[in-house]
Amino acid sequence: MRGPGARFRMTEPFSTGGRSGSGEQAHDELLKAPQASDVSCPSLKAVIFDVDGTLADTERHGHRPAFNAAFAAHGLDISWDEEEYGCLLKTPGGRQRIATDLASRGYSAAEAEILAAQVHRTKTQLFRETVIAGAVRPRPGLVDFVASLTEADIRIAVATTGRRAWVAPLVHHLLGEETVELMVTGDDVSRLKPDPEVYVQALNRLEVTPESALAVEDSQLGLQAAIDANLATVVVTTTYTTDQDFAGAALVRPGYDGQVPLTAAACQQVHHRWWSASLPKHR
Ligand code: XBP
Ligand code: MG
Repeated sequence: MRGPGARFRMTEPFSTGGRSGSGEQAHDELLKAPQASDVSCPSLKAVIFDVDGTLADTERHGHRPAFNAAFAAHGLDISWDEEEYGCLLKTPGGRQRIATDLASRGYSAAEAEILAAQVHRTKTQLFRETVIAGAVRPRPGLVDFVASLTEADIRIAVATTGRRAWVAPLVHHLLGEETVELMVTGDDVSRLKPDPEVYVQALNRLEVTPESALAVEDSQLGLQAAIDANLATVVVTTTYTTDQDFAGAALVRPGYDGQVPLTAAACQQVHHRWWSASLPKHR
């Protein structure tokens, strides 16, 4: 089952530049009260956040310099510039990203795998130190948005490709020790996004159905994982992802803040509309 739902791509102050044909919708309409006939729609019980790009804009000025420092520490003459790194993001997972790049430079597959594992261990340690030093900031509006979810008794989890060694301190630094109930990381799954495993595991461990949850993602790869886990998904784009194809998202915005910040109430409306449109088709 895949929820085709009601899709919205917000125009200013919400949009990333007005991709046509993706179901733009007036904000007023989003905030209409649910209709009596919709009472069978499940309520929103949990929001599952991606981490990189979603909780914080980590890739360009966080992970990329850590990868480059790790290459240098291993005596490798490799330095990824911002544009090159944007292309490399098509490969999910830091270790796999390094291995892909090494293979493209002539290393055999076996050599690339071994060296990538070593370099990635160093990169993980370096990025963890960056996180612990408090150098990574939350995306604007994130903290208020998460506070509105907590206020509305909506549970919060994260589902990421990233490694637990830096994910856990980052989540605690950005949102406090108590806010996030569950973290499923790249260490916990055998298949990374766009495979849905990380979301399926989060749903199972939260003991909620996909119909009672909502994903928040920043990238097409992440959206694909969430869709394949049957989740209605809000996309908050970054400068690396703004031109990607977000067909299948329930809502696409350039961020949490703006003239009309994202709130728990808006998510409840988006989620309700998504499942109102989807559930009758599956009965
Ligand atoms: C993004 C990723 C990660 C990070 C680097 O994950 O693909 O690989 O770029 O982190 P998400 P690691 O958007 O799912 O949070 O080096 O720990 O893999
Ligand atoms: Mg991401």
